[in-house]
Amino acid sequence: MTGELKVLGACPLDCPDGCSWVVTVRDGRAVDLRGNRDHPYTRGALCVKVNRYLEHAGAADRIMYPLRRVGPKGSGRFERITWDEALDEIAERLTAIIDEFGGEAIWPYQGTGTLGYIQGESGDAGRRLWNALGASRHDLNICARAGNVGLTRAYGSPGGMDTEDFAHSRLILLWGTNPLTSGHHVWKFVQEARAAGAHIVAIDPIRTRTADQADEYLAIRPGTDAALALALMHVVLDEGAEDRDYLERYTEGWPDFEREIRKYPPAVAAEITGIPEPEIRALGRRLAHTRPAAIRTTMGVQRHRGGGTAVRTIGCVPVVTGDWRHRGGGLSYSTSGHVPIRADDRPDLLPAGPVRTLTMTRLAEGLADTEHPVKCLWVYAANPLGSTSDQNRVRRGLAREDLFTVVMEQFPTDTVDYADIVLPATMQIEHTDLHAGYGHMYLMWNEPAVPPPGECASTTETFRRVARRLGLTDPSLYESDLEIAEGLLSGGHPALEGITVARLRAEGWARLNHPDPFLPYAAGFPTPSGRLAFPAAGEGYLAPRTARPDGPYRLALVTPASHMFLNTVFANNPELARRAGGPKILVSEKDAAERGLAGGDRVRVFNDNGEMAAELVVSDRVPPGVVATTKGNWPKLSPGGVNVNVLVDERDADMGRGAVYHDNLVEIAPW
Ligand SMILES: Nc1nc2c(c(=O)[nH]1)N[C@H]1C(S)=C(S)[C@@H](COP(=O)(O)OP(=O)(O)OC[C@H]3O[C@@H](n4cnc5c(=O)[nH]c(N)nc54)[C@H](O)[C@@H]3O)O[C@H]1N2
Ligand SMILES: Nc1nc2c(c(=O)[nH]1)N[C@H]1C(S)=C(S)[C@@H](COP(=O)(O)OP(=O)(O)OC[C@H]3O[C@@H](n4cnc5c(=O)[nH]c(N)nc54)[C@H](O)[C@@H]3O)O[C@H]1N2
Ligand code: SF4
Ligand SMILES: [Mo]
Repeated sequence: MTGELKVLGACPLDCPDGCSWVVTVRDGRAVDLRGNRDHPYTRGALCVKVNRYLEHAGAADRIMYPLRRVGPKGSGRFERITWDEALDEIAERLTAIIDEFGGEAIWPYQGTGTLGYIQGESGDAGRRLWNALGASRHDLNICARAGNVGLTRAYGSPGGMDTEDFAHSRLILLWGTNPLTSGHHVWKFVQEARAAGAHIVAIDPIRTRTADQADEYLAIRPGTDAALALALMHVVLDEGAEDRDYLERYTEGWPDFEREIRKYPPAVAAEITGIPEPEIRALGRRLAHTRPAAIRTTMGVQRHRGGGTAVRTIGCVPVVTGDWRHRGGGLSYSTSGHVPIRADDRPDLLPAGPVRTLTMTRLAEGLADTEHPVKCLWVYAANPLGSTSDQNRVRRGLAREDLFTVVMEQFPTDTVDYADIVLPATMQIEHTDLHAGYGHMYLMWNEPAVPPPGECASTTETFRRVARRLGLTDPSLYESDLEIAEGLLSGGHPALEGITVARLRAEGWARLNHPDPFLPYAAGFPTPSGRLAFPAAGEGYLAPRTARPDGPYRLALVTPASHMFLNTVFANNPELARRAGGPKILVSEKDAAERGLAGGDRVRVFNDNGEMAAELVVSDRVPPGVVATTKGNWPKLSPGGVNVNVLVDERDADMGRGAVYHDNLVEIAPW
């Protein structure tokens, strides 16, 4: 191909912003990739990470060919093989496993490497094949589940505000979210609001770069957000500012919940949260008298033992104030509940009826099960050795000699090192996909800009090849990517009206046809009764907390998003890794002094699960008792060959078995 053309695509990564991008292809090569100026949410900007996407796609360590392991598990020693050899070995091993142990011995472990509806998580890519084999189901609950369940118990849906409507807010609470790192496109709407006089508050145990930009910052003790929410509602009641009419029309259980709120005046919440009483009272008054008020809470709050309850309780705040009636009022957790696309994963293909579900957040436990063993772990778009809890135990599970592990990957991750067979995966500029953004209201199309390099294949193409080699015959296993896309958009939902594959391919994106202005809960909730159910007494109002410090580990560890990586994606990019500068641990001056530690020291961060090395940063960004680092480093590129998930318990949040990444206790000592 000669000449220059522009190809419309979309960022595939697990980020609320779902950017639309434009790839310039010159003489058959992708030479430029930038944010789509025409897209109302992207507005021409990507981020510090994805600005390097082309560099990443062309990186020297890309996996280009199928590989077979030749060294011991974990050694990362492979030989190149052909696709035919790889498919033969896969077919032979899968058939033997299914014969001896049944299809449920296969764990299709899909991650969030791409959120695509065709190639990735959102469309449950591969599920038809897994159903045809009778494989176990995989519950992809690692990221947002506790909060999703918590909000759904309240609203009947996890869906919230259109984040563009933050521009209309007059008070914005950025509650357990760090958008300037983890999805900055919402910020321009926050700034618009501020230009019109809005007050911006950040509520976070870490004084993040977002908190630096806010008008006010409340340093909350991790895991105590439900208490703060109750106290804010308490002040709203004190001020007589609750929306009685809204409460009567659209909720049930209010009298009991009101009684509960009355038990949490600011003084009580101050004890629990560590936020001074006057600050809670002042914010409560502001909330009582400012309409519309918006809360942006994303996933940080719910990576805790009581995460579901906390998000549910925060979700009650805009109900009590009646903010859901107003444009610019309400709460935003995710917009994915507003995207009416459901993949047809064909449960009728299951050979012997329903199968067990294995839980993403419980990989170590699943691999240790000897009674109903997992014999094949099939990893795609995931890097569990870098991203899941209790890394030492995950590593032991992956090292099992009797486990047949297939990894579909773009890069030689730590997880790849434990694979028996590695299948080379395409990147976004090389395959077709359909996307939504979980922080906005648009669909995006991703047209391939260049052919796959080497022998890389997309997720769908790989599964078509596997199905063919296994002799499976159902036609749905062989649908082309465009046929899959047609199917996804064919649901007949009014929000999809007029949105066709042809239109998306021509225009690159389309806004979902939801009413404008979008006021999802202005007149009731999508619950069976049409009303929001406040938590009932037996369910507990205050989020359950992890037992706190009198044991050997006295520091609460919080491990949020890194500015330079997207989960573990990009951690092998030399420039981004250089800027990230290796594992660091932020510690207050008091805690450092008590342990005789100084800034710049290499320290040992440890608990009963394991230990990691990090550079100590003495910082007033964390209060005494709290220490912080970031997720995403590749273990094998880090000192000691581990990352922070070596410290994280494999333990469930209160709802949906969500992970507890921000809820672990550690100690710190000289290395
Ligand atoms: N640059 C970058 N962007 C990303 C990602 C990345 O790795 N890097 N990851 C992407 C993914 S997968 C996701 S799910 C999102 C996640 O992005 P966010 O939803 O923002 O989640 P986190 O980064 O986990 O945490 C957000 C904030 O919550 C705070 N926090 C932790 N515990 C508590 C608590 O108990 N109470 C309160 N109030 N705050 C708390 C943390 O200190 C952090 O500042 O971002 C996406 N965007
Ligand atoms: N300590 C700590 N750990 C965390 C978190 C935290 O807050 N703290 N956050 C958690 C969260 S929110 C999430 S979402 C999880 C993410 O955990 P995972 O879902 O395991 O995601 P990643 O670690 O980013 O690994 C994704 C892999 O997919 C590959 N990939 C990307 N696109 C494709 C594709 O199209 N095809 C194939 N075959 N592969 C592809 C990438 O190269 C990458 O290696 O991590 C969790 N881990
Ligand atoms: S990671 Fe987020 S902000 Fe960056 S390009 Fe992708 S969608 Fe946009
Ligand atoms: Mo996530």
